Amino acid sequence: MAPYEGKRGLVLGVANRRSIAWAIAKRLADAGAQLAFTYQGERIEKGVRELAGSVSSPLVTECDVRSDDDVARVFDEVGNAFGGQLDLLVHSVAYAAAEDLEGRFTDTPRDRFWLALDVSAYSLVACARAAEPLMEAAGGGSVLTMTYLGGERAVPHYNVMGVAKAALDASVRYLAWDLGQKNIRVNAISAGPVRTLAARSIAGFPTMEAIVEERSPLRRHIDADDVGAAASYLLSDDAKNVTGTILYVDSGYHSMGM
Ligand code: 0WE
Repeated sequence: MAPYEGKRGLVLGVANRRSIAWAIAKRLADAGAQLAFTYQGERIEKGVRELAGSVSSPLVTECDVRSDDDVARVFDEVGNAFGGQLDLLVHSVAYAAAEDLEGRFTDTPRDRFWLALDVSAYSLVACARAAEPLMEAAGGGSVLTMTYLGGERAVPHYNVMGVAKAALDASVRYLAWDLGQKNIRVNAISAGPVRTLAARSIAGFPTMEAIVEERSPLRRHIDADDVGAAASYLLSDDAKNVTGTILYVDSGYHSMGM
């Protein structure tokens, strides 16, 4: 089956083949979608171009989501590549300074607090706004972002990223309201810990996986492909009346109290 045949999407947040964004992109591409990609920084450009090439992507371009000019240019290029229309937007972008993901949240300085919220939360608003006319031209669209339980509960060391995810979650709901009248849906997946480039630099990541294996109802950790499968549902017409929501792909961990 190729339920994404004729669908055009933009994917932000691929760093390498282990990225959650790549697992989502691969699913969509295998189901027939045409995908454009953005990457952040020259260090990963070659790798992202290779991955994008493997799914015949028509566009790979750099995007610094902190820059309104860059976001405008990127969506201009996307419009040109896709005949002025866009159906899917995958936002899998987050950043906090490494030193703010250890130690005390209390010590987060002002500039790095706003950096984390800028890259990890406001970027969704900027991208949704830029996508709006292209999705409207397509008769509607679907926007998906990645969140984490640390935005709803205090997860030790997640710190300022938790505050950014709380802002992201609320942004999903307000964007869903605004864009719903144009048949644009906005949702998030809340994934359990997944071993990606972003995760590997985090001390205690294996411990987090072990905790999920011990305490989640399904007693196993999840992988990027589990997220890809959930994404392919939320982005599809099967979810045509699903918006403003968070879908947990975490072996049920979020439902526990102990
Ligand atoms: O959202 C995340 C991590 C996102 C992230 C990761 C990094 C590592 C490298 C954002 N910024 C950076 N900055 C870097 O310099 N997750 C859901 C994974 C994660 O990160 C944690 C977690 C979990 C889970 C950090 C502390 C505690 C738990």
